[in-house]
Amino acid sequence: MPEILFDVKDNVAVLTLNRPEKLNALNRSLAHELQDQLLACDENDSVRAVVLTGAGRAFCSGQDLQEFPPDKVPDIEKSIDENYNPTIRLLKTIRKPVLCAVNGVAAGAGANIALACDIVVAVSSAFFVQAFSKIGLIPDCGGTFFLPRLIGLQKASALMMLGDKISATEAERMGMIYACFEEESFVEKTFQIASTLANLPTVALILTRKALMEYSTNNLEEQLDLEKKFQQKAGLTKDFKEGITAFLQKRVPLFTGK
Ligand code: LHQ
Repeated sequence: MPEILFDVKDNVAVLTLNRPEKLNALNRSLAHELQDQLLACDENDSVRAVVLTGAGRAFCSGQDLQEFPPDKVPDIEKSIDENYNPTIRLLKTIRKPVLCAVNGVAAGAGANIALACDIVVAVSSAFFVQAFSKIGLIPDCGGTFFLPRLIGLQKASALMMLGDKISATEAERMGMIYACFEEESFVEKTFQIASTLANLPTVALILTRKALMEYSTNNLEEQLDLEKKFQQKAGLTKDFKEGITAFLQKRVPLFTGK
């Protein structure tokens, strides 16, 4: 069985982590496959939005701990350099919006890969756990970057040190994720959002992500300049032309992502 299932429908690519018996724990091959599939989505013109989800009852339980037997000296730097950091960089540079659909537990690197996506939704039975401190590690995959920005330093500090399990409902309430959906409507609502993303002006969405990435380090002047620069770029797209034309003609715009 492939470790990632790939499907494209109506311009939405769905990447499904597929090691359900290990709660989709990331071993080396799954991590590399994920990078390959994200790159393929980046280059595929028919993909206008990506959904990342998991098979079975989990989204992802983080690093496959069987790859780090306790009797061997671990080369964690190599694992992060090759398996994790490139994935996080890809999630922030891929030219398509990425929606993470957390279908079950998201632990360790699994939780932080979710937080690196543009929008995160979860089924109400899912939970998030910064599992790292329980095995003597620190949060990685950009978790120490994303989580405090989402929920504030105090909550992030506590969740990361204590390793509390946070339900999807609580995650939504504290702003860690965009929305939490009941089991019955999770797939449908996720696809509604993905389909909306796939029909929006893709270049503008990606420039929005890039501008938001700078929000907490730039001062207002710098951010205004960045917005100006990106707005100029967005203004040169066919989609901007279409947006204005459709508005003036009082019709729904048909964006192409160009
Ligand atoms: C697993 C895993 C797993 C292998 C469940 N590995 N088998 C670390 C190191 C190096 C470099 C870079 O970065 C990292 C980052 C990290 O991600 S560190 C954090 C790694 N993840 C964890 O510590 C989480 C470990 N898993 C758990 O705490 C639990 O499994 C959770 C809370 C996710 C789910 O609990 P349950 O629902 O009770 O399921 P379970 O524990 O019974 O797991 C089901 C099976 O999946 C079981 O296998 P088995 O053969 O006994 O049925 C687990 O061993 C396996 N599994 N996570 N990460």
